[in-house]
Amino acid sequence: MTSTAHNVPRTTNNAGVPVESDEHSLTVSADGPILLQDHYLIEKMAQFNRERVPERVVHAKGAGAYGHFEVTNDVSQFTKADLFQPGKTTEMLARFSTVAGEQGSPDTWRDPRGFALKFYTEDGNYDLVGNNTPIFFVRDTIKFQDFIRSQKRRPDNGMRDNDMQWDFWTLSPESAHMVTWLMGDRGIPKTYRNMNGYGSHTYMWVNAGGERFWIKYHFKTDQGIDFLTQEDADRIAGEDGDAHRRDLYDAIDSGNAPSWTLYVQVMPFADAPDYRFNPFDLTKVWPHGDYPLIEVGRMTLNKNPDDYFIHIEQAAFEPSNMVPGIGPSPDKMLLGRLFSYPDTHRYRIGPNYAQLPPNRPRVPVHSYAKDGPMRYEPNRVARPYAPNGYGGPAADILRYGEPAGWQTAGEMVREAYTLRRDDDDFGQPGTMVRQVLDDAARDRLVNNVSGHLLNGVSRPVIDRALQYWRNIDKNVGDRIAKKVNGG
Ligand code: HDE
Repeated sequence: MTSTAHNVPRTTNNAGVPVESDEHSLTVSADGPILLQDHYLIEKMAQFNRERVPERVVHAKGAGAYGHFEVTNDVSQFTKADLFQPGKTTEMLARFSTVAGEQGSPDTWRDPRGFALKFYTEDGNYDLVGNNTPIFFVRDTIKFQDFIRSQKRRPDNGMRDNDMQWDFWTLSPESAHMVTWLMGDRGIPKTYRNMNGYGSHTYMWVNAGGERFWIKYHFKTDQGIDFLTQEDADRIAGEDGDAHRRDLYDAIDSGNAPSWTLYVQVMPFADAPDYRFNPFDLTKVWPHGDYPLIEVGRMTLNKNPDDYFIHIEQAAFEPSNMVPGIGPSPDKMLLGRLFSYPDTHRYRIGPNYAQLPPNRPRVPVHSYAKDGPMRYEPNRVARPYAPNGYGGPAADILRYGEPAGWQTAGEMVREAYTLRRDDDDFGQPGTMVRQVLDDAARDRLVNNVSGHLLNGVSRPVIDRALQYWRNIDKNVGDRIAKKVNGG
């Protein structure tokens, strides 16, 4: 049905019933009181008041697009996962994000960036929910909530606080590697297209013969790494808070589809117990000299969402979505995340979130879940229980093999990881500062850290921070101290 005016659809209410006016409430005479029976007016107001779902508690501001992943190298010796088989192309969804900022915060704040991927594979959805950094601030899930709270707003004055950030970081020395990344050039990518993505954690791959391998994912941008200086980032934050979202959308809209080449590092399963540092510690990278990069394929993003809220705000990425041939590792952070993401989705977008358009698998779902608010998919079984003598779904361990796991034993304890020979908090950040950064990058690091410390950080915390940086690299620490102490 189209309206008589301008050949556009006629306005209806949510029940599809045409409405009489877009502009005038129902009143007694033109100047009289509004009538309670104006249920269309009430529907408009009630719908408006219920438009918000809780934003993500972290990674609230982001941008996303659809695309595909195509395999370019045969890695089937390491994994039987459907999407990584030779010749395979798999549809996917990606969402990039900042971490600490709220939905309306500027894209160019200094922050790690989320790099969340959902692959619609023949064996169900595989979600790889990473960041633009190969490491993280802490190595035990139980500290994550505290870390995030130190980066967000104080309960008393409702404002972010550099003092809080450095108080947490300097009392958590395991944060040193990630903070070095964050305060360096990688802390503000020029655009979402100019940053790498990492799975960060060590994951398990299992091949068709049941052999297990430990792996790390590296998505290298094909657009080249590029960054914003603090000054440029501050300026752009004032000019266009959505600069990165706009850049990604416009690039795809103009046919300039961004792509990333995926590589993996592969550690033989038997190497892990004796490796010189804990290969499951999320604050550490594996030297490429020990485990070189192996090409896997290319991800290309070439389709913008046609409704941001439906496809990106309601997208639900979860590290627990692992398909046959892929599994977790003893990384305490990863194991904690396996619970947290589905939990946050159930809270944020309801128990049937997996039926929403961006989250729906592209293969039939034969789970025994039923009912619940906003249920959309019909229940496929008349008798919703297993075991089931009426043709209900049955698990097939023969086809999918043993769970991707590992042998474990020991007393229940609350302790840090067992220290290995090269396990420390400042070695890898020090190597990064001295061997990876060039002089100009080191200068920018010193300026970024000094500027951040001089913005509201108390003296006792500054003193701890200066020792923290000297522990990373004496020379850089002394340079920061000189700037901060007005030397
Ligand atoms: Fe997250 N993280 N995270 N995170 N994370 C969330 O789930 C969590 C961590 C990452 O675009 C939340 O859907 C815990 C590491 C991304 O929708 C929440 C821990 C890495 C996104 C959550 C971590 C990430 C999230 C909030 C410590 C990189 C956005 C909203 C163990 C490897 C995904 C949500 C999107 C979002 C929990 C640490 C990446 C609260 C418990 C490490 C990219 O569930």
